[in-house]
Amino acid sequence: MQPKNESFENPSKIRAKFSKHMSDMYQEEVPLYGDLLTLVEDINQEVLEISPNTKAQLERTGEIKRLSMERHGAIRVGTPSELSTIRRLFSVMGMEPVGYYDLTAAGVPVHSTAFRAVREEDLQVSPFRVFTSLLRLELIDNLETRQLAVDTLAKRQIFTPRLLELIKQYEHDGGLSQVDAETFIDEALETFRWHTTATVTSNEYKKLHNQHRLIADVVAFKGPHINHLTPRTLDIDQAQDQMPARNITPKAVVEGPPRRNCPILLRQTSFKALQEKVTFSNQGSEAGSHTARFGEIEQRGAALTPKGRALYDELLNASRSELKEFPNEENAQHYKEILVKNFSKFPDSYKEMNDQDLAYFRYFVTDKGYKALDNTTLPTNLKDLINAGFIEYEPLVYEDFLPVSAAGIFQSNLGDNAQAQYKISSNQIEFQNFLGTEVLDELDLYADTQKRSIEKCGEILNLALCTA
Ligand code: OOG
Ligand code: NI
Repeated sequence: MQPKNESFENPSKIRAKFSKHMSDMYQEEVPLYGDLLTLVEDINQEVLEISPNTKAQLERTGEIKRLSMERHGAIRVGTPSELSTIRRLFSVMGMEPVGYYDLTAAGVPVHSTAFRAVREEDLQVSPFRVFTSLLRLELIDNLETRQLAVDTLAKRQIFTPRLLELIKQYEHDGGLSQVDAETFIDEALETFRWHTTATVTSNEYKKLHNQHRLIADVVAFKGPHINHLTPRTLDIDQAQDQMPARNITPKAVVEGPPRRNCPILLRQTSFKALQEKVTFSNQGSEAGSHTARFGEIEQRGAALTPKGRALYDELLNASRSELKEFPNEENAQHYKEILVKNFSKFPDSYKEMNDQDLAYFRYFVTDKGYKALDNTTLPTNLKDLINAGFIEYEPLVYEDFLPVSAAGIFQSNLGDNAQAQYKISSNQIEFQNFLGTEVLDELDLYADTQKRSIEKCGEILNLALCTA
């Protein structure tokens, strides 16, 4: 998004700077996360050395410079008003809510969205996104504990006064000056900082924790501390395998699809959340502990069409059913084999994925296409243009999240005894009311990007392109 006034700082630049500051803060707070970053950098370096194709592709797209930038983080807020102010805060950085994720089905009492840039050129500057979950207090079945949560949350203010002023100023003026943007970044960081002192007594913490570990994490602290950050790795399986040698304990399995030649959607893994010292409000120097924060890595592939996504869901569900239990350390290898077997039904070439309408693509005119402009009669059909080499395509990267994977990430950091059963269903309408706006549909965004790229080819080649 270009600010209306040239003297305003570009929101994408604010986002890029903010994510860098957030990363520095988090490495200081969680040193093991710094170790994970080093591991990822080492592996990325190795991949670039042994795979000139990957390197050339990253150089072509300019991504090589941003390889070590974090791709996402996650927070959990407690009240509707916190959620709506968070939306306004992220808006200053050009991030909009995309998608609705209901995690109650997986036993996690939250629903979520992802704040991210939506336009390609802005994603290029900084793809940083924040998976943001709202606790569903109505799922606390013990009424006394529910009231405790409501009262505790009502007492806290997770935004500094200066930050609130700057958000209002941004909304009023349509931008922030560079100096104000710097202040905004410093003030916004405060919201996501870790606090070692809880706002509740040890007894209250226990009550919240007994309902669900996540409830204690959201309610018992001064603010929605960032609970993980996630850099991009060029080889997630290697990273998973090499974690133990660096004294990093990985979760049992990599979430998402299996390893493929043509990666699809999103693969993720993390190290297990750390047990950290905290002090409760009734304690002096005697400390308790809390387990919530971890480090994660991700590898992204092609965004899938509804048809491709349905096939993905079908194959993933089949794999989970076949495993018969949640993936864990003991069955991890077996799960991997099941995934590979089932996903052999998902075509593993971009040509097949394109022909069968399984993924979204960006189309572009080739050199041959440009050369043909003056003296060749071109076919008018996209497929024919592709077959004749006048147009080529590359997959659009999946920029969003996967509910089953997200649940797996939550679960591995909450302990196995935390798998609650909730009868309540998803409630996107209520979530949007709290948010103060509708969430964008991620599939529309990919379809629009694909359509724009086809139209652009049409303009260049002077054709009214039909895709049939
Ligand atoms: C968010 C978990 C979801 C992901 O990468 O799928 C997530 C959380 O633990 O708060 O970040
Ligand atoms: Ni994550």
